Amino acid sequence: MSVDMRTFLAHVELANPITTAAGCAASGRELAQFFDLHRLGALTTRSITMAPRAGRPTPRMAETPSGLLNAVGLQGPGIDAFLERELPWLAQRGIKTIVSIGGGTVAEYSELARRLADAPGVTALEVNLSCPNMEDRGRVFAREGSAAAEVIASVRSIMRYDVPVVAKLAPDVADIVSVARACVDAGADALSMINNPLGMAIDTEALRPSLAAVTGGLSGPAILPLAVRCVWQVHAALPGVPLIGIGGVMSGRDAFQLVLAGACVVGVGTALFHDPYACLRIERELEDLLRARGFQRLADAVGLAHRPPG
Ligand code: ORO
Repeated sequence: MSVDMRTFLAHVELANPITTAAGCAASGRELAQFFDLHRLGALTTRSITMAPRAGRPTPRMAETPSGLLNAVGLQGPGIDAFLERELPWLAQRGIKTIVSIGGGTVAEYSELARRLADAPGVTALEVNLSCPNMEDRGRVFAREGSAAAEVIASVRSIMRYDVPVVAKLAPDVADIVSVARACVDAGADALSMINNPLGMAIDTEALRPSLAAVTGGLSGPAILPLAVRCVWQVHAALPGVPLIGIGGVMSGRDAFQLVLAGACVVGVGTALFHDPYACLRIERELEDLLRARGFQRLADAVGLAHRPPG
């Protein structure tokens, strides 16, 4: 018996719940060497910025127990090159694409939305409000509900209503539920969580921080419990809002935890760095777990762990 793995991100139907996490598969072409991208529920692009960005100085990556630190700094070709080369490649193939955008000001996010509003191939727009590696930590919009809401309201007013706007939130805030609520009140159709919390490692040979940027986003298995906690809290407070659960998903069982906490879509990130097939494996493992527990539809498992005991 096969399980119906279809899911909805707001009104957009996806064939299965697995997507790539932003920044972990560039704009898809590299992954397409390994498998047909139509097998993903959706491809999430890296966060596109207005201008090309060279990113932060190297070293930009450092391994830690159960996790990876990164300070890439939204390296990318900028919106012009994305619209010329990357998005058309995805659109021509009909690959469901969640385009992620990153900016430093409300005006930058608005301009990105304007440029993408009529571009073919944008299935959904993920607004990265939570990059931990901007030069100025004060520009992490997801740290404050009012700042996050200002960006979302502006982007929502520009994008067509058939393109869901997804706000990507940070876990290292005092109250993620209040930021989530502010984004939804400002018009977000869905939320994704979590971006990577800010971490740091020190190289005990060099006697210096391991990353040139000193601090960086911590990803990998270390942050799965943080992601499950955030999805749980936000689903409990805002049960009707579609959630993309991201953070340290290495297996179908990890994805299942996020689904049971309330995610209807699951992002896979760090796992891709050592296994380009991770999304396919995780989707298969998740389906097997659902089948083994008697589920006929993924949708029936979303948020199920919230039911009262007994
Ligand atoms: N790194 C992260 O951990 N999250 C982001 O959103 C962006 C980056 C980066 O580009 O450095």
